[in-house]
Amino acid sequence: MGEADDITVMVAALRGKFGAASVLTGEDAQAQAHGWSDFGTPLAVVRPRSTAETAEMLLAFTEKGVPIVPWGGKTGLVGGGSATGAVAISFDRMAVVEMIDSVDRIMLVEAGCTVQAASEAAEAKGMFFPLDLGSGGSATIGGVVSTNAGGLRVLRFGMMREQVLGLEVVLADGSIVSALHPLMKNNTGYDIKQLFIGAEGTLGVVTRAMLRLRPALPSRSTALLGLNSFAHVATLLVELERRLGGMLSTYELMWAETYRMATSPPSRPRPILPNGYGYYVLVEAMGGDQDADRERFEAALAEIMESGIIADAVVAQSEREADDMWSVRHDGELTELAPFVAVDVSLRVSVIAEYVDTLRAEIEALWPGSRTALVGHIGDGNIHVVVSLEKDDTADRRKAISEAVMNCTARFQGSISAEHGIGLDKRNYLSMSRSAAEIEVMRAIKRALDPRNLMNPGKVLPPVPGKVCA
Ligand code: LAC
Ligand code: ZN
Repeated sequence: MGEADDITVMVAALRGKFGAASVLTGEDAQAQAHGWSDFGTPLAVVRPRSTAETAEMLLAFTEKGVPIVPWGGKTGLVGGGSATGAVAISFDRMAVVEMIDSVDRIMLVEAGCTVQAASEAAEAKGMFFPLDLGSGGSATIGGVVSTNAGGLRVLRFGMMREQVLGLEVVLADGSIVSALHPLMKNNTGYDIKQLFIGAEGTLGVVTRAMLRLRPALPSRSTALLGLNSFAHVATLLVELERRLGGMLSTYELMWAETYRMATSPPSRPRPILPNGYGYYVLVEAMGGDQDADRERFEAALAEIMESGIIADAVVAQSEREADDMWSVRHDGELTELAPFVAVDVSLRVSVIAEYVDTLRAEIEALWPGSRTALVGHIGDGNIHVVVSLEKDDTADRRKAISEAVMNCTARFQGSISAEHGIGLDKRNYLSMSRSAAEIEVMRAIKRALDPRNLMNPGKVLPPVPGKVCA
């Protein structure tokens, strides 16, 4: 029996057991394979309704040597979900918020629940789930766990890793590791959940997560600031953190060009501060007392302004004004640069100014006339570098530009992926940010949990020449 026949038999068996809707094939499967990057041509898409079903469906394929690729909201940008020659697992039928407890400040969620749905469920109980991503309406909990997603409030609340207390996962051999611990402190040996957070499905498939919640923070103070040098941007970050005593939740930077594009047609947002400053910073502080917090926020900004670090400032006077400021970041588009390639990197704040000058010069020298725009979660040292392409630029050009950005980043001891992961696109560059010894530990873990290389194979780890397995 050939592989295709094998798959047909397995699909029929699964449908017989779990219902016709449990497996999609052919055009129905392909129709699901669209998202923010390439999701390939899956052999089939299975749709479990529970962890037990996930284990059974997964094993049906891995037993026969068929690889598995878990899918979340398909908003990944590095090809981590590409499922050509594999069976994809969709969690669209596992999207329930199972439990919220406001005393223990925890929430138990199935992998397919979107970030937005999880946040709204928490909010309805007076709680707060802090992960804030542009893709939150589609991105799923399983996806953001598997990619250790970041976003716009990492500075205060951490990346996804910091929101996870426990996980349930299915391994390549179909075994279920149910480690849905609800505890903040749990030093009882190796912290197994950490292996699966950010592993992009290469070690196992996340089916449920126990997440940490915070009480809802009713006060939000937001401002948009204009500054004239990167040194001021760096100083302001430290000054605000100091003066706001942990309340600073967002510190987002737009370089002048980015701000101009984000606030002029065809972008929807309009400029809130005039163009002309070198840097625009969106800041937000969250707390428990609107009046007192606002006073402290405004006093901090006024004091810093006296020192000349801030050139111009608008403080939002209403929710609506705050939303308009956020909209510049969320809805501003860089249409003028399209088509473009975007590279996600992180660096120490102290080297960013020099890095950006060097990078711009290198890109200009290699691709004269191309344009570079930058936007950054600067509180986290994270920059998204956006470089314009010509309409007829090939995949090779895209790759060469992205490689140049990563190269420059590595020379400044930065990370070639801050929050978007490695997937397929960056796997060959892993050694720019990780030592040989570190990569060998990763391979040892991979071999231990997935000896036959069936869990999202070919992602994250660079291929070993002449070897089929990781
Ligand atoms: C952002 C995503 C793309 O920062 O990381 O908008
Ligand atoms: Zn980002």
